[in-house]
Amino acid sequence: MTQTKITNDLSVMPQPDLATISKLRSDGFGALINARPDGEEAGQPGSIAEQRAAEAAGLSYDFIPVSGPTITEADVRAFQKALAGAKGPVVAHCKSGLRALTLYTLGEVLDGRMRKEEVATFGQTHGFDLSGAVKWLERSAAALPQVKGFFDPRTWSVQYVVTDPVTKRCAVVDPVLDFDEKSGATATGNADAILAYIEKEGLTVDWILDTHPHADHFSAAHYLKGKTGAPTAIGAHVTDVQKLWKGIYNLPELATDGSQWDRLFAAGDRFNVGSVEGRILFSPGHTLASVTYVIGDAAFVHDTIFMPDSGTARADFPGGSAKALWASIQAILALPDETRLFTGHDYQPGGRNPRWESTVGDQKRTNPHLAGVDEASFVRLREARDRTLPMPKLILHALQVNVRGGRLPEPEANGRRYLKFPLDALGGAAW
Ligand SMILES: N[C@@H](CCC(=O)N[C@@H](CS)C(=O)NCC(=O)O)C(=O)O
Ligand SMILES: [Fe+2]
Repeated sequence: MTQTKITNDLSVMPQPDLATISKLRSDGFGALINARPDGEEAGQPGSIAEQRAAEAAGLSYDFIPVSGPTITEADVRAFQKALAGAKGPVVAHCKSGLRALTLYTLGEVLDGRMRKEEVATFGQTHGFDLSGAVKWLERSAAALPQVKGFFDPRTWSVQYVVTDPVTKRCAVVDPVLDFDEKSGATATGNADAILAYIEKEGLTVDWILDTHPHADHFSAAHYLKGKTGAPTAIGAHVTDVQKLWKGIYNLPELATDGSQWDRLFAAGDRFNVGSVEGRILFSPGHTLASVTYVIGDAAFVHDTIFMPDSGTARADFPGGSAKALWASIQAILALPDETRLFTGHDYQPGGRNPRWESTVGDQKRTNPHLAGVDEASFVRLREARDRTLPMPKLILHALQVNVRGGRLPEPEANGRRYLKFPLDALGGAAW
């Protein structure tokens, strides 16, 4: 059986049969990676049988099934992780060995150990045509995530679907669950519009993200997880917000460990939307837990900076701080000038149409809360304006739902759900 040596630690080979796998140990290998999805052709042993044969032969085994056109950066990273964790030289296979070599090569280029221009020759040296890897690299260099905003006129919120056009995988950011405080009715019109778009575009949801526990609307994260199965996430400091509001609402049963989400993101954490990398900026000030999701060249800043004609978010909710908000905004403005910023609300100043996309450069030049403003004057301006703002009309409705990840309170014995309101707990009464 023909193994092609790529480095001292990695060889690639075409599909081995089980007898060949049993001999790999004596050929000097310590690990097998299978990069081929099961069921591509009749007679293929399949991952379970391969794993059994590999482990019986004393090899470690990893299964990273990919098809050429849908390789993602996550696959490349998984391949690197399997290589790094292997005890001894690795042999990786797919049908011909090409996908295995592609995964390796993409990782080398992404990490700067090989140049894109060297890929084709590198492939030829080993008898492989790596033109698919070259195309992948060209696409990913050109691909900017597509961002679709959904404006909710009832709460002036902007919800987003951010999509990697290469893999058609997406994240949903800050979805709204509808609530009518006059009748107590809940509905899923906003979230269903997002689901319809996802369906129409043929997208797969990688993440359901909240930037912070919202004070003016219910989050539809829990509802959308039920519909898509995608994991939910929020900033790790949500636990501080839970503790704060657990006290205000007197909710002894509320878990304050963030277990209502699948993942809690800390500053600097990374994640993937398809092949596009996302990272977390911690952006407190509006709330204790706010984060900015930077996904490719798009930053979802929610309630930090609004459109340049609308200034910045308020910082007077429990746990809020104008000084912290200033620092968070500076970290956002330190992103490259062309970074696209997507805000979480647009209050349509002067009755203009809703708008939600700006750039770092626009904000630095024209936002009156930021252009030519220093920290002390920002804090002064922000605190003065906040003293004039009534509390959002849904703050007490919304936070008891949002500290539970968008879950409504459990039904009582009669099957009905009830909200709970503390009296005289918040300032900001507008008489
Ligand atoms: N009138 C809105 C106000 C909501 C509100 O306070 N929004 C926050 C973001 S959650 C904010 O920063 N507002 C800034 C401002 O109104 O200047 C409501 O009642 O829902
Ligand atoms: Fe907010």
